[in-house]
Amino acid sequence: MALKIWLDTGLVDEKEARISVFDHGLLYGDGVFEGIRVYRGKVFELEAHIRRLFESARALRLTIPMTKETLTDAVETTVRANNVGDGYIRLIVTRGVGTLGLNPFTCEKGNVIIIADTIQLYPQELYEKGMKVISATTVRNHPLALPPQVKSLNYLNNILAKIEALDNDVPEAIMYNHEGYVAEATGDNVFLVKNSVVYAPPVEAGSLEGITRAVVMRLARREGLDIVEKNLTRYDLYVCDELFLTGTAAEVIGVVQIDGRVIGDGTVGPITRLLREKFFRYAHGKEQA
Ligand code: PXG
Repeated sequence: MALKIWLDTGLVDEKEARISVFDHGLLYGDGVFEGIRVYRGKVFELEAHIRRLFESARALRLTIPMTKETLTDAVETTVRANNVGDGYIRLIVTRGVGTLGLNPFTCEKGNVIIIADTIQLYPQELYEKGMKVISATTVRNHPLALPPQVKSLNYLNNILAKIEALDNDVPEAIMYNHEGYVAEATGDNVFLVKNSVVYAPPVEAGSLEGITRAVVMRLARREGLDIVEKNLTRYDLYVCDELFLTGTAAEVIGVVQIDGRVIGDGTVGPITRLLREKFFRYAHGKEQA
C-alpha cells in the first residue's frame, strides 16, 4: 500500500515525496533524524525523541522550520494517516536546498520528512538464543569531530563498523572510543551485568544518549537493580556475566558471544530476560516507568 509521507508542510503521496538533488542532506549528509517506534497506535517516547532532534539540530546550527508542538502534531498526523498500529517512524530534517559547496547558510530552509511504516525486526530466534558480536576496529567519532550525541544524517562512522560485523557474519559490532573504552554498538547502546550489578558506559564515552537506554535504566532501578555508569573496557565485556544491547529497533537483546569468547554460560541471562520483559510491558502500556 502506498504511504502518505509528511513533506515540509503536509502529507503527500509516496510517489510525490521527492527531494532535490541540491539538498545538503544528500550532498553532505547535513541533517538530523530520529527513529521512533509506534506500539498499538501510540508513538513511543515522542517527547524525548523531539527533544533529542532539536538538540542535535542546535548542535549543528540547523534551524528546524517548525516548533516542537507543530512537529509533534505532524508526527501524530502521519501515523494516523497511515493507520500505523505497530510500526516505525523515520523523522528527518535536512539542511535544505543550497548551492554546491559546503556552506550550510546558502540553504534557505530545512526540509522536514516524516515516514510512518512497518519495521524490519531481528528474527525472534535471535532474541531467544542471543546474538554474537565482534569488537570493531573502527573507532567511534571523537567528541571534537562529530559529537556522538548528535543523531546526524552522517552515519558513516557506524556504517564502517557495521560492515566489519557483517564481514564476520555477525549482526552487530561494539565500537570503542579513541581512548579504548566501550562506546556503543552501531545502532544500539551497550549494557553489561556483573555480579548482579548493571553497568553502562557513560554517554561521554561516545554514545548516542539512547531513549531505550534511559527507559531500561528507569525500569531496572524500579526492579531494585543497581546501575553504575562507568568506563568499560573490552576486558570487561569478555568477563561479564551478561551483555545486552538496547535501541529503538532492537528494544532489549542479549549478546552471548563477543570476539569468539562465550559470555556467561552462553545463554541470554536472567537480568537481560527480566529487562526485556519489563520493557515489552512498558512499551505496550501494561506498566509504568
Ligand atoms: N546508538 C546509535 C548510534 C543509534 O543510532 C542508538 C544508539 C539507540 O538509541 P535509541 O534512542 O533508539 O534507544 C541509536 C538509535 C535504524 C535505526 O534504522 C537506528 C536507530 C534507531 C532506530 C532505527 O538502523 N538508532
